Amino acid sequence: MADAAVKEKHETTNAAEAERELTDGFHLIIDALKLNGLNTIYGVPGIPITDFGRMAQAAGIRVISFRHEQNAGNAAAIAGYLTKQPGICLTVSAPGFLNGLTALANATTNCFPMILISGSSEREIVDLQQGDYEEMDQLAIAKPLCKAAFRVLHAADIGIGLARAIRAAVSGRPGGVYLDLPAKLFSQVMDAEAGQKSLVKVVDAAPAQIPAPTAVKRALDVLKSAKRPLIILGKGAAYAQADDAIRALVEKSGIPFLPMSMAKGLLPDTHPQCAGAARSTVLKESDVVMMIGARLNWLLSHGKGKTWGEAPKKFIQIDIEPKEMDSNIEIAAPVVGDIGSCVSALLEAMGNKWPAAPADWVAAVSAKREENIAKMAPKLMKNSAPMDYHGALGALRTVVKERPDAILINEGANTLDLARGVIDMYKPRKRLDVGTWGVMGIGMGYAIAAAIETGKPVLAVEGDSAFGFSGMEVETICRYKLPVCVVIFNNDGIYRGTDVNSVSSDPAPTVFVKGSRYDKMMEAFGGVGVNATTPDELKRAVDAAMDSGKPTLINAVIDPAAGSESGRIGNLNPQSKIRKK
Ligand code: ADP
Ligand code: TPW
Ligand code: MG
Repeated sequence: MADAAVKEKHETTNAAEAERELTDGFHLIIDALKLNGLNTIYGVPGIPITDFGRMAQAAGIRVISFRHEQNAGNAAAIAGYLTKQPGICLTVSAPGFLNGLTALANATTNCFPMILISGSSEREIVDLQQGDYEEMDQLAIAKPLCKAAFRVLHAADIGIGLARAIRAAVSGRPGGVYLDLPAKLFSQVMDAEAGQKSLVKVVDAAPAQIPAPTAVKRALDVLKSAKRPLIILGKGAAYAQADDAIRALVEKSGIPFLPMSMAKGLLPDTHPQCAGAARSTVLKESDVVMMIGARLNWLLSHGKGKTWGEAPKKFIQIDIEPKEMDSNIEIAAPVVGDIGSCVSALLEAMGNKWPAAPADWVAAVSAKREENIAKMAPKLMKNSAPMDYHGALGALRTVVKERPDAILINEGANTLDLARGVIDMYKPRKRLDVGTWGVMGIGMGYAIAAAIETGKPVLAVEGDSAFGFSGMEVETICRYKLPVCVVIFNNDGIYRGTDVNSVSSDPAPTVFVKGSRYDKMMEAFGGVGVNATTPDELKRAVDAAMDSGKPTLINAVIDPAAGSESGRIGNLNPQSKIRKK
């Protein structure tokens, strides 16, 4: 008996030792992520990554499980924007991968670093198109939609694969990266020590890119020649986290600045040099424009046309991407480098005797801004039921003023355009919205990641249509008990709730069920739901949500006739002039 017991003990020890010396794909991916400080995964489980999610959670990685991959992808993208580390999204093969792909493409378009890691089916079967479970050549499909795409076939290459993905996502102009992991890789076994050695801790993932001194001098020469200078701050400037240097540059120059939507708060919207409320004037009348981390795309009317007026202009552009220069119009002084390094170099070269900005111009911009602010003020005080946009936004503007740490998420058409103008931001990276594509559906993904990554309260201001694209994630918000308050501007539809179909009983394409109660959705999962019909009620409900930190959804009843088609971008909306009666 004794001998048998000893033998059995021996056998277990040997087995345990043998096991200790082996590792597999599952473990190596987890170790590689942790080694690089990537401690949160946003995703949806299923074959072949179910066990991976479980194991990652057991290993101390935070695994946030969503109801749809697009929302998980959006969460990863905005986590990347907020932290400068690639956000990780994990999806299953084919359909899950495709659901995540919209978010990957959107991240790339917005210059947000993220890595979409997707399980995939067996190469041998996929490549012969023999009909595998969820068969799809995912790598080929992802490639044109992201910055870089890689596939790992051997466990020994996991470390290198992840290192390449990290570098591609965050270095230079940030963007989305696809990492394809075929099912077989996860359980591929290898020697544990060799496995450990194969991992790579990425050193200096986004190296500083120092601008050429000649480029800095050229930019300052152009700036000095200006009579009506303007600085435009874009979300690249917010991303760079060079907040102090940017503020110093703006204040030292004394030049009016215009923040793009997500750059609001980089300097407070209430800063005396902020020209947000004089946007059309400064775009039209400026003669030298310094762009910092903003592109001259459709959001700035490509740098030409009516928006920019008759006055001849010279552009200075600071960007990490050399190919961005002259993309739409001639750039007189390109400064290529990372924003932190470029702004510091400019500050240094400006020295101590930099001339004040032309006083008549600064005064003219201030006067215009005060005039516009005064014009808007009475609209924001209206306490009517149903609410119009300005009345409701007036209440939310006060909430954000009183709680400048809160993160504001914003999507919709009128709900987006009017909130952007009305709600002042006070701190950097507190406003997250539809970005470069004007895409609907970022709301709940961004809200969830903002809460997870920053621990701050989140206020999501959503059009009723916009919310619908990611609305099921209110369950996720309740499940993880996140301090997210969703306010739905419920005007019964897209742009307006008043369209009528005159030929059949079907509703018009832009309208929804009248009088819907979105607040009940939140109650269904144990959160707080409120129906608010006046700005006062709305303010009280948001304050209560922010104080309690409880998941809350407020159905804000907005006059269905209050909005306009396409919000503020009706000019891009083609309309037929030939209509059959
Ligand atoms: P917005 O929509 O706010 O106008 P864009 O997304 O159009 O901003 O532009 C952001 C720009 O910032 C991109 O051209 C990108 O290359 C650039 N960018 C992003 N991060 C950095 C950085 N760290 N340094 C320099 N440029 C950056
Ligand atoms: C992925 C087109 C732009 S804005 C919008 C849609 C559908 C919704 C506007 O209605 P909402 O706001 O949110 O109720 P409001 O206040 O004006 O009533 N699909 C995608 N992205 C976009 N941009 C659209 C469709 C669109
Ligand atoms: Mg609406």
